[in-house]
Amino acid sequence: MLALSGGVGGAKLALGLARELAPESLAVVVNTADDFRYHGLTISPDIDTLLYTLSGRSNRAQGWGLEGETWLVRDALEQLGADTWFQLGDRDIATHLLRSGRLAAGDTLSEVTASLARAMGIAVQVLPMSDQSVSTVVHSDEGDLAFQEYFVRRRCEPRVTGFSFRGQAEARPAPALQALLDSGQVSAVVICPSNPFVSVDPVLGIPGLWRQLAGLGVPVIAVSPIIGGRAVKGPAAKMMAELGLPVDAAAVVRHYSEHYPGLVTEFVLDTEDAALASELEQSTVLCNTLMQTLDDKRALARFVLQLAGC
Ligand code: GDP
Ligand code: FO1
Ligand code: CA
Repeated sequence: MLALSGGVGGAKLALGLARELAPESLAVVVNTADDFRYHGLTISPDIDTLLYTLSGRSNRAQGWGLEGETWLVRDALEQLGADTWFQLGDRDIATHLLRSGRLAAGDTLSEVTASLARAMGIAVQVLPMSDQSVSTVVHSDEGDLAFQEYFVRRRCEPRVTGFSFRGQAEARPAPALQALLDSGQVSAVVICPSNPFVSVDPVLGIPGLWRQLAGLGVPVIAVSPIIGGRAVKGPAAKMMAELGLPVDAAAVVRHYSEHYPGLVTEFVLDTEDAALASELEQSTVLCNTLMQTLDDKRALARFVLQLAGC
């Protein structure tokens, strides 16, 4: 099973899948277009969310970073008059130091991510979407903003008019991802309930990638991140409204169908959205998709696996 993921929403389903499958049967491909440099460090927020979630150490209330974090470095930076709008916890900094040092020494993001995962006791494959740098640019009523400037510094307040992904046209799928695509071993693909515009589009828009996925001829299942017209967390619903889309799961289905025609074979909507299924011509199935507990995550994972015939 190949899972495509952003951060929080994707990591929840990835954790459920990791508990239901043998480790060699799951690879998680993670968005890296949120990545940026801050105080000289390379931060990969969605990869870190995956690593911390799969190793059972994520700060779930906060939605990013590690549980039981301390903030001595941030406080010291503040005393030095440095920027602290993006908060790096003391233990989290170890991840960024290691990643940045190894990238500077010439290792690839795939190599660094694999060794971080190993060190954290994660047995499933965690793959960046690409080893080339791709950066989300948010087009807004206040001009173009770098993704973290929009998301964290400006708390998603500017009205968005669109997104572009700098470097995407030159990016290639990460080598381990390409190897999986070439192997004939991928039995199914799941597009996790991640933000379609800033988590999934950066991945699927890597040249050639979505057509290769479609060409595998295996089930491709997309789980809606919108339940009952609301995002569970984050700005997806606000973005849809600002982009002039209806704020519901049907618009997510249409987004994927229009941008990647023929890719998704089955859409999973929440049971709360049963009424939307009848207005769609695409094939939809209903399930409880709200993942609050580990049991919820495992149940949705089992549903997806059964749907995929795994
Ligand atoms: P980010 O990179 O941290 O923003 O995380 P993702 O892009 O992976 O996921 C964000 C999306 O996950 C949001 O649009 C949420 O609505 C969705 N999400 C979060 N938790 C859940 C859940 O339990 N169920 C469903 N269906 N969607 C969820
Ligand atoms: N999100 C915040 O809202 N505030 C922060 O200070 C913050 C720090 C941070 C540090 C490391 C990391 O890996 C992620 C961090 N995030 C923070 C999360 C974050 O960048 C966003 O949630 C995502 O990029 C959207 O997926
Ligand atoms: Ca993200």
